Amino acid sequence: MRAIGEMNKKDVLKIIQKQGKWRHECLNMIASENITSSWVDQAYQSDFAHRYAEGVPYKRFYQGAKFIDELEDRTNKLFAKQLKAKYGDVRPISGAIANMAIFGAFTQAGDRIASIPIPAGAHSSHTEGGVAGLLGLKTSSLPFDNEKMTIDSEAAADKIVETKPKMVMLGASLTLFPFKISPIKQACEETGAVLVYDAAHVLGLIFAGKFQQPIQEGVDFLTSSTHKTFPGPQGGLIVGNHSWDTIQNTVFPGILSNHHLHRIPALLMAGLEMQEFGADYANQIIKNAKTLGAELDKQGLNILGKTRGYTESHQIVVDIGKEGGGRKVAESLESANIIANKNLLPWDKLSWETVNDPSGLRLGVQELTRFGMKQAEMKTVGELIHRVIIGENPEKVKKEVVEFRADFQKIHFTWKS
Ligand code: DSN
Repeated sequence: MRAIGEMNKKDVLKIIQKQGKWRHECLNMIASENITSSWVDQAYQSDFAHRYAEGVPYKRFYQGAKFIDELEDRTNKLFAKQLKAKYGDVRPISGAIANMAIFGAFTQAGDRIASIPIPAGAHSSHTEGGVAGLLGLKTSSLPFDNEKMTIDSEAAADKIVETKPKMVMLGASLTLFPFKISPIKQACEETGAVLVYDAAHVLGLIFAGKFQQPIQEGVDFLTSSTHKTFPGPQGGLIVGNHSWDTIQNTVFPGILSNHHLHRIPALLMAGLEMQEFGADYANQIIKNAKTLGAELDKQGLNILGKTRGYTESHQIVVDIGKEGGGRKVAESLESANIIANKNLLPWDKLSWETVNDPSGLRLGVQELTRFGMKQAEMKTVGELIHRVIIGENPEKVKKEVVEFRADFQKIHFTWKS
């Protein structure tokens, strides 16, 4: 006899199955998600999930690490090479932990860091409400150009010289266009600020050479998660060219003990996969995002970055204020099996109220692209989204979404199984 609320083993499995079935009937458009191939999945489930390997490859504190040494060393080197850096560390278990390591290595409580304004897309870990604040850092915002949907780099450089932050953090959860890094780099050199690029959203595009190359453009470090446009297991990484002992000692023992070893071979597998298929995948992602932007614009919606072709990344952002606001629209879309998120826009005033009901909607196409959708399908996706937004019964649209999605179940941009 089970008490109300208790679960047995079958219930747990049933919920997992329901999730898998449901998300395979959805248009998954959260810009920070992706799906892994069967090769990456195979590499993910292994004995490494049960083990520890404190330290760095070939210099561990426990025995039993000879195979993870080999795999982790190769993974570090693969990401360093592909991202044009000397050193790589794939131990951070998430992008936020990678940022924590960077903050921990170069700042102290009371220092100030500068980043993108929160409504313009700063990641929570860059803010006083997130990891930065937890470490006692003060944050200030760099000037943002709402029309161009990117940092105003010249004004940002002036502000850096004037306010002398200890660290400057580029990169955001809302990333449509590359940053103009050179004026910011110059200002950082003048003031001694450490320049960091959080590449989480666009890692797959950078890895494939289809977005800007931050390390080549002069940033000190690139931090990232590994599962957005880059279709790896959930996790994080750091690459850079200097101060590597400091970084490594901050990751362990500073922050982590175990770094969840089973991620590492899966990440290596995804790295090899994207060395082969990443350029085609990234090209298609960008084409798809632009096409979706154009389609929704044609339908009469207000797409940000219109004057610049909507986007150069996997995301588009819609000002949905007039259509009922981000919360209402995102909830209606979910009822139609279209999964996206409400998003603050640069001109939203920051408060709990606006965070819970912002005026924007963020749409990512990286997973739809992985399932083989191209420009023609983006037009259909745009029509389905628009019909929900203008008030058509989501349950009716859902039937069409499920039928449409049934034809896109196979993962592309990977090896044949
Ligand atoms: N907050 C996540 C997003 O961009 O969706 C990233 O961690």
